[in-house]
Amino acid sequence: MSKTTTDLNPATVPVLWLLGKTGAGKTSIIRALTGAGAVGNGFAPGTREATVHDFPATEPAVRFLDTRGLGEAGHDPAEDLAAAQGLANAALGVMRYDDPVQAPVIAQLRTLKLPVLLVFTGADLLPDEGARERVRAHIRKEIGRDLPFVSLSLPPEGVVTGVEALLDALDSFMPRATAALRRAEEARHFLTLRPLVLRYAAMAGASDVAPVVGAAAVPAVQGALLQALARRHKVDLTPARLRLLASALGTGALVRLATSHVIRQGAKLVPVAGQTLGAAAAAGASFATTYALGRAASAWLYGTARGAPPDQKTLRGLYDQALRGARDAAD
Ligand SMILES: Nc1nc2c(ncn2[C@@H]2O[C@H](COP(=O)(O)OP(=O)(O)OP(=O)(O)O)[C@@H](O)[C@H]2O)c(=O)[nH]1
Ligand SMILES: [Mg+2]
Repeated sequence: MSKTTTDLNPATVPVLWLLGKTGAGKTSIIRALTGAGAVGNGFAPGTREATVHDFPATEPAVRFLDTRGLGEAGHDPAEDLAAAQGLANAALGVMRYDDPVQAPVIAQLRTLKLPVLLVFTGADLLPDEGARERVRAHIRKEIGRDLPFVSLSLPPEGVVTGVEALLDALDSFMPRATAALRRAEEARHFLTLRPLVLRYAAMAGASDVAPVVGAAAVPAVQGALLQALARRHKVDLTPARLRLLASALGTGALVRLATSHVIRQGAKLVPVAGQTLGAAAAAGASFATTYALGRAASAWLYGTARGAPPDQKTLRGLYDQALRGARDAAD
């Protein structure tokens, strides 16, 4: 959701101001963090006026303030900048590694009375770390103080890097906002795993319509699902880790699963269950619980791979939400 600065309410939500020249990558950063926002294409200034972007739109944890590019011909940014400074809680000083003319940004950063994180974009355009450090040293000298920084690659097509480092750095400025952004990042990541989870959920559901396969098949499929997800997240799913996940989730099904040796046989049992796959499978309780387990486990593995597994409340929230979603989808 975007609106002009004129309808800003007094901020109860922390405001993160993106300050940088036109084309520096401000909108690209917001998009990389939230999955939203229109990115300009090259030379024409992309963002026509100062905009705010509440995230998430419904219950915002952070408000991005994206001011019009600094140093843009025919636009005097003084008013925008004064307003932004009054509203913001912290600022990102956005500069492109391949743009040597940063005087307008540096002038702002020199006098800014806000916590500032320097965000250097275009790391892909200047791959040599030595050259990057020379750019940063120059900027440090011009600003006259040593500010924390991160490097990002935000190519319009291709691999985006540095978002994790940006979130780590933001954590110290805006912990609550950062937690919300991390949850969103995980949710986007889950979309890539969702087809896999749905396949396993359908297999588990198949045992509801073909009871011959037996009760053992559901935990086996769920065990195989966990192993498949762990591989995708590059997490070694040791019994100790599985116990942690089970206690975090606290669901009966998973506790049984965690203590059962059947997990190790899961891979063998899956093809048997797979043969009975049918559309009717989606209607069963095993479909829903397996899907919900996959959703929550994925969030847990995502966090575990990054050294910060989500807490119990978050996990159970995800599980319940996924369970409701899966049941509704099956209606
Ligand atoms: N290769 C590469 N391109 C980038 C990077 N960051 C931004 N771009 C490109 O630069 C152009 C401008 O990016 P935007 O995010 O729209 O820049 P902005 O700061 O919002 O610009 P204004 O809205 O005009 O102030 C887009 O085509 C981006 O795809 C980067 O790290 N690497
Ligand atoms: Mg923009």
